[in-house]
Amino acid sequence: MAVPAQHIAPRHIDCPPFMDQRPGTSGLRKKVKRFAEPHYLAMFVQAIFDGAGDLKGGTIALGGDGRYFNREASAIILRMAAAHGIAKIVVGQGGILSTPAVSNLIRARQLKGGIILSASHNPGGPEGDFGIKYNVGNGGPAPESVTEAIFAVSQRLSGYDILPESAGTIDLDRPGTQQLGSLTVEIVDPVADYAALMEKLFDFGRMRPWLKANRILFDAMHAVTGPYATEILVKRLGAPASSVINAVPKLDFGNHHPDPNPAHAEELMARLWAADAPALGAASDGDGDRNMILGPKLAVTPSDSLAVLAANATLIPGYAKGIKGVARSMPTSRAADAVAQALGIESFETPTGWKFFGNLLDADRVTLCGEESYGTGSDHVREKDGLWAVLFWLNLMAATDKNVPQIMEAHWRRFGRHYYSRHDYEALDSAKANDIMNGLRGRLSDLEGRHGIELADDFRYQDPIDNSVSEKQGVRLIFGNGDRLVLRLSGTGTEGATLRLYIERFAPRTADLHLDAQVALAELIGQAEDIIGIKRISGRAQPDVVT
Ligand code: VG1
Ligand code: CO
Repeated sequence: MAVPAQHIAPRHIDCPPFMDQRPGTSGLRKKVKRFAEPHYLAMFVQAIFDGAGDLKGGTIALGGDGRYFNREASAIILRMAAAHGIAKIVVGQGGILSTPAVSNLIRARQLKGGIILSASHNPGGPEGDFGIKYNVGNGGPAPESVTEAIFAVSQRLSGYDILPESAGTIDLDRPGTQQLGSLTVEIVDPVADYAALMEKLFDFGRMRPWLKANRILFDAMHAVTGPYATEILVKRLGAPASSVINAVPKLDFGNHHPDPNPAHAEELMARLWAADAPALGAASDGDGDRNMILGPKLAVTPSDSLAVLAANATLIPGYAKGIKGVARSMPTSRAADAVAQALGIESFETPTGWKFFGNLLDADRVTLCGEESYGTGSDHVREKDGLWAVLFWLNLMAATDKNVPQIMEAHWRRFGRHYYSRHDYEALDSAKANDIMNGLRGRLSDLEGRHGIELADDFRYQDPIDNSVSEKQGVRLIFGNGDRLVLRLSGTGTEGATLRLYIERFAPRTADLHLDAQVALAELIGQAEDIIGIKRISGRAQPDVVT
């Protein structure tokens, strides 16, 4: 006879702290090899449990993007949650939940928070990356005060509490309720609640006939949105099954970067540049919070996408009453600001990372938010949301009967065009990357007034709701003619340092609005090298990724 699970006591495992557990832009990301080292994952989970506020007796959510180590990590977290005295965990079947679905689950069920197992757009597999994010009770990523508290705990931990394996195991594939010691585990359909939310926001009745007459192609990149896209686009909206490609989630994402941009979604790009291109092409990332929007031979920049959604929101049932305001991350182009100004609503500029939008959304100051890194979202959850953005575009096309090029043309003719590009220099030697960044920081006051630069600073953000301050969020060089260069270090990489250079130039509505962005920005890109010298100092001939 097995001993009744309730009577097996937790064990305390002694372990010195790991000193490298500071969460970055979006959770803690490391190589799988690091996360799989004995006690590494468990120690960070203990830091979350101790640092994130009182979770004892409460209910949280747990799910991930299905990447390699997702199941192993889930099993450890469940045994630790039981040991910590958490009352209940709601888990996506198979350990799967997209990031926006976790956000929705936390909000809909008023949970204390949620743990998301994902390194998002980073590659997966045994040689790839793994990550853990913690979301708080509003459904959004933990704010800096919480991630810093978690980090502080991680620095002084002396061990963790866990139920022994003999206490039993949870079958992640079996829907319904199971018990692990005093912990109740509810396994739920990862898609159902999320799909219901989408039906509330968008006009499915209008989108169905449009999808009979027009083709779309959604690339799930072998990541978490496969089952979501199949349920929503194919089953509920009636698109043919061939509308979703790479729909089956894989542990290693088919050995690709699950990063929806023109550089990494090669197959989709080829289909959209072919003669028989579908009307709309789209892709999402590892954990389903990013989106890329394409029309035939046209890639919509994420900054433009945010502006288009803001300008047309009232055509969508969920936003028919109008939007309160718009927020964008600092490096994101100012296209959305132009729309906000025209609509007479507030616009906000926040540091990079979705956690900075939470307070503005909670305070009802903004309805739409976006980042240049293929992230768009609204107050329906507290995360960026990939499929939501695709459905928004679909609904917009069905409502206006305009195609993607026509929508963009009309937008630029009304607001002008913010030519925009991001150049990434990946896996640089950290010392060199810091030299470049600090070298520029040291020259900021010299630069003002030279090269036509009007403002040169290191972005500092004071949250308008709780007044918290975040410093050193990226260097801005703003020119008198409105041009903008931004330089910052990535906070999601796991190898060396990645520098991101963001380049923006505004073309008024009467200018040539159909140039290739790299051509339109060539002069400014040259100036960036003169002033910052990334190539000169790093020895790299060109960026690794241009989007
Ligand atoms: C990147 C993006 C940022 C985004 C973050 C998380 O961060 O630039 O805009 O919020 O990834 O996205 P960084 O620090 O590497 O520039 V996800 O979809 O990877 O969670
Ligand atoms: Co993501």
